[in-house]
Amino acid sequence: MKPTITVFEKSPDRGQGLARDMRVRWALEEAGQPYDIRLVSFKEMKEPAHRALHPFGQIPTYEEGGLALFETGAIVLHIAQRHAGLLPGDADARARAITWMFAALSTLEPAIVERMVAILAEGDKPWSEQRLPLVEDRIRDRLRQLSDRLGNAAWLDGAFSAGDLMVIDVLRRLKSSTLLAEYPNLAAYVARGEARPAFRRAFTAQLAVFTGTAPVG
Ligand code: GTB
Repeated sequence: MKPTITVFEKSPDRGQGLARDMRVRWALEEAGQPYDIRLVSFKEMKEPAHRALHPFGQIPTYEEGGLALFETGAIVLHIAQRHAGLLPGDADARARAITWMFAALSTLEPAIVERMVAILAEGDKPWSEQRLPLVEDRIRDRLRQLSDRLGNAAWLDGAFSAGDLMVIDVLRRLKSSTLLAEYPNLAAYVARGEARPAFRRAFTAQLAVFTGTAPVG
């Protein structure tokens, strides 16, 4: 059954593909699975109908028959477990790919989100100028560690997996800063992910919502 995901009616990123529906769209494209979208406004996200799907009133959600999921980690894992293309067949390699998904969400993403909070929500505070370099140094620590692990490899653990998808999507949030460029192998890694045909299709689809040309299911 074709799943439906919810996405911002008007994404604050103006079509840059930085909202979290991007990783779900990308996973569905890698898996070759068609999907529908339902647009939700910020107001609708907080109303009971949407909160029944997402207790925290956010996007994206994922509905497939009687199944409703929230949290992009769970959604991408669900897609990856049910379709070929995102997780290796070997059980140990599969477990390692899932480990990278968790690393993206629990170890990399919080530091990167913290930077957005420091800029967007706290930028006008008198202490903001002192805090931002500390936040950015914590990101540098993580990027250096990740860069060391990736080395000259194309992907983190053999073939491209849902682990790479999640790590790359998280790192994309840094593209507007100079941080990623400080680690050329990570910048190249992100560019490699973004060059994948499935990523391009997902990006085009999310951009179509912003330009008002997306087919809505
Ligand atoms: N842990 C959850 C997951 O992974 O699914 C987090 C979901 C989440 O934060 N969703 C955001 C949301 O619904 C959209 S992506 N926010 C509305 C709210 O909480 O009220 C976050 C986001 C927003 C804006 C930009 N941007 O403009 O660049 C990027 C990312």
